[in-house]
Amino acid sequence: MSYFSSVPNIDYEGAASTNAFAFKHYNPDAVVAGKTMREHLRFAVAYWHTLTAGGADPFGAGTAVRSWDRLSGMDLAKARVEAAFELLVKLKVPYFCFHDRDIAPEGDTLRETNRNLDTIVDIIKEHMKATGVKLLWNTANMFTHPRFVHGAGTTNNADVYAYAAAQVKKGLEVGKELGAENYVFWGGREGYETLINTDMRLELDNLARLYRMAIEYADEIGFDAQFLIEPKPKEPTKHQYDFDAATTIAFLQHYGLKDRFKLNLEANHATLAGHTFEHELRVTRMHGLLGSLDANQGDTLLGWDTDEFPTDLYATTLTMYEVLQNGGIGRGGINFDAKVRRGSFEAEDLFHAHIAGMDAYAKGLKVAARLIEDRVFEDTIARRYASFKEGIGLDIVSGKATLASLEQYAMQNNPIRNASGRQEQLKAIFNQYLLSE
Ligand code: XLS
Ligand code: NI
Ligand code: NI
Repeated sequence: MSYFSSVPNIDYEGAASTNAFAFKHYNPDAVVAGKTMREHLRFAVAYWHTLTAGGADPFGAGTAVRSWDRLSGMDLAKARVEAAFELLVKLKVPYFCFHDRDIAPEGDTLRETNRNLDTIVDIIKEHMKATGVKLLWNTANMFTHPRFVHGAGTTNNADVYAYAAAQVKKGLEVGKELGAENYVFWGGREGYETLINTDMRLELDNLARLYRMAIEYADEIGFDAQFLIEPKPKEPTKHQYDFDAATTIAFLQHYGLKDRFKLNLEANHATLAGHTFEHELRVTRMHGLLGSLDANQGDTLLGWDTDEFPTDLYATTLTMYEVLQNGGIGRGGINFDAKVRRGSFEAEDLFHAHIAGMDAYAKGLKVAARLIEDRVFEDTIARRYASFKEGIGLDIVSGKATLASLEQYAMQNNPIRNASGRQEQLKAIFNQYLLSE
C-alpha cells in the first residue's frame, strides 16, 4: 500500500523547472568540487519530525492527520516504517535518523519496551536491505517520559540514571544491528533550572561517566560508530549543559573524551545560543571535531527552537563553505531536524519541505564551491592579515617578539594606519555568486 500515492518520485529537473515535485538544484549525480552532490550532502530524514510528530503545540492538538494515524500501538509503529521508506525512496534521501521512542512505543516494563523496539528494528532492517537506505544515526529519547523530569545522565536520582544507562546500552545494540554510522547524544534534560537545588559538579561528572560507559560498551560489542554530542543552550531546561560548541568542547577536553567524540551541530541551536550556524561550524572545525549537521533554521523573531526547514541561501552557503573547508562531513551528514509548520498539515507538505531544504543545501554547496575555487574570501583574508607575514608581525607569530621589543617598535611607529575590512563589498560579491550560479 502507498501512503503518499499523490506524490511521484522526485527527480532533478533544473533551475527553470516549475514542477513542485522536482529538484531545481539537488542533482545527486552531479559532480561539484570533485565529488557527487550525493556524497557531499549525505541527506537524512528525521523520523521524529516527519513520521511521528503531528503538529501539536502548547496551545493545541496536532493538525496533521497522517494516513497511518488510524492505527495505534505496534500497528502504528509498523505502518510508520512503511511510510518512512516510501518517503525516503521517493525523495532520494540516502539516510534517516531516529530516537528509540520514535520508532516503537514504550511497553509497561523496560523488557517489554525493548521487545517492541526489537520487532520494529527487524522490520526496519529488511527495508534498509531492500532499498539501500542507511542509518545516519540513532539516539535515545531520555526526555519525554516523566521519569526524566530531573534529567537522565545528570539526574539527582540514581534509579533514573540506571534506567537511562540501560536505554543507552540498548541504543548502542540497535545502532550496531542497523549499521549506524554515528550515535548521538543530545542532552534532552541534561541541564538545570536553578543552582539552589543543584550539584553541578556531580551532575557533570556523572554525565561524563555515562559517556565513558557508552564508549566501553560500544567497544565491547564492536559497534564502531562515531559518537556525537549535539549542543543546545536552552530548552527544555533553562540552562542546558552542552550550551554551545565551545562549552561542549571544553567539557570533552576536561573529561578526556575528546578523542572519541565529535559534535553534531544544529542551526537553530546555534542561533538560540546567540551564534550563527557558521560560527559554530568554524569553532568546531578549528578543533577537528566537526561530526555531523542537524539542518534547520530558526526564526529571528522567536526565542525558541522552531526547527523550520532550511531555506536561507546565505546560511546554507556559509554552512557548506565551512563543510568544504573541513574537507567534507566525513561519516556525518545533513539531517533535516526540521518540521513542517502547523498550518502545513497535508502529507505532500512533507515532500515540499524536504525538496526546499535539499535544494537550499545543494545551491549552497554549488555557490560555496565556486567561492572557494575563486578564492573570493581567502584572498581578501590573506591580504587583511598580511601584516603578520613580515616585519614586526612575523616576529609576533614566530614567537620572537617580547613586550619590550613591541614597545620599542610601537614607540617609533607613528602614525598607525588601518585599512578597510570591505564587508559591504564582499557581501555584494557574495550576492553576485548567489545570483549567478
Ligand atoms: C532537539 C534536538 C533533538 C536531537 C536529537 O532540540 O535537536 O531533536 O537532534 O535528540
Ligand atoms: Ni537536533
Ligand atoms: Ni533542536
